[in-house]
Amino acid sequence: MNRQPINFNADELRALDRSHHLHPFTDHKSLDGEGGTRIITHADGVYLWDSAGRRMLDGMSGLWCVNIGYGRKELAEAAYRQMLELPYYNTFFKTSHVPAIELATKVARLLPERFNKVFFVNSGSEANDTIFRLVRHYNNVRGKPQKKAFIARHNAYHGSTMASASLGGMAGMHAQGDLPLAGIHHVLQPHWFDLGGDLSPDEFGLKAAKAVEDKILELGPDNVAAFIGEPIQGAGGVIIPPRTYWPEINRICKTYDVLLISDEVICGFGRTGEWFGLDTFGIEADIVPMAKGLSSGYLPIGAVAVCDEVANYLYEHGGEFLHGYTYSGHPAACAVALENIRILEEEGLVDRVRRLAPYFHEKLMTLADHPIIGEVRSVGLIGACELTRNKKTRARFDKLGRVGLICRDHCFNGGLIMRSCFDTMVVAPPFVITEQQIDDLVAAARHAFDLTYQDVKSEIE
Ligand code: PXG
Repeated sequence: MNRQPINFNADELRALDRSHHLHPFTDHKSLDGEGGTRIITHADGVYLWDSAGRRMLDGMSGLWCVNIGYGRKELAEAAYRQMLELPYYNTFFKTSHVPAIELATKVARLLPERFNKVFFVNSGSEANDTIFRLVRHYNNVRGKPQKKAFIARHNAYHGSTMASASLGGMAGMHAQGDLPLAGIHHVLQPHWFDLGGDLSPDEFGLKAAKAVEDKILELGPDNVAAFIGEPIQGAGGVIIPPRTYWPEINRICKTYDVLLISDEVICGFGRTGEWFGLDTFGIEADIVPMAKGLSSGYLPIGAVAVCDEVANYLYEHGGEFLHGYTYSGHPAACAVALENIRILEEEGLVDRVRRLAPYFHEKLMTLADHPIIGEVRSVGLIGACELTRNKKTRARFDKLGRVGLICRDHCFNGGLIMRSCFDTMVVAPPFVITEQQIDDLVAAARHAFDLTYQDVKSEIE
């Protein structure tokens, strides 16, 4: 993309950023030293540019969301047209508008048949907060007020609001804000690399599923409302459960009348090579939160799809659900999401993910022989490389996350954006990535791993 250099003083901007901008998930002290923030100025396709004019391959699709890639004029035009036509109106009080109606219909049709109702929100966090209330309300209405507990997994990520951070299993987040809220219980995550020990992945998958059943039995099935899980844990480090896990979770949730929530905020809209992660793993979900890929991040929007059984019961008996956001079903965001889905469909981008998946996997696997890489895994266009100091025992480096950050910086400096989740290096590139760009991504990752190896060589066993 040819662009004139942007006329500003990056150092001045960085100073203003430091003075006035409170960033999410940032220790602001880390911005005081050399460098400060990296100011991103523009983007096209799979590439981002910073204020120094450096181009970077965005291996993370922004924050797991810009699935159709950057620079799609059609989405900007959809927002522009909609803002001229009807920039805002709410969907409360028996009003509606065309983009919200069309998008609800479209999302329902993309999901399995038992999903016909969609509630709009502005983010994944709001989606999960909505579900937390909706499920409690549902069980109150159906005369089971004691059936309230939620079971979630350690190291899950479901958002940053009070309920969604509580559903998440990030200990550091819980410590800030005195979470989790009462009634939310965390169990073993299906993370074979760290927790599988001597078990085979399949055996470990059953063990992790059994932890859910054990928790249900401990609390009493009459007290457990729902289980929530990401098909693949994203922020936790692209944790792909062993294939034994989800079928067993389906069985357990059915047995104990526990609602199954498949958090599709990252997996939804094609990331795994099917429209939803639940399609890839055969998850028999009852409620589906989504966000990110719904609009490829061009405007904020999320949604909650509710299966017929729950939605119909609430229709008959629930009355008014006293819940909603000013921007639930924002017309411009809905119009952008519709255009995003049109592009996904017409350009066959979900099929493209499925087609590229074996190539992506094979190329990533070439990194498995690296002396600091203990495991490489991927599904669709989402993958991870585990940093380890001992390839045999899968031992972690001291101070979990330290080496991941070293590696992330080497990636950045080499023009590749890869995220470190503790000591797991993860990638989730835009669906429009080419085979050549996958080669570039893997070459840049190998280079970063080489440099990281040099830095921590003395710790390798
Ligand atoms: N569920 C899942 C599975 C997510 O990944 C959320 C819910 C919350 O969505 P919102 O739109 O409220 O952010 C997410 C978000 C990271 C990172 O560092 C991941 C997310 C958000 C911020 C950082 O990997 N995922």
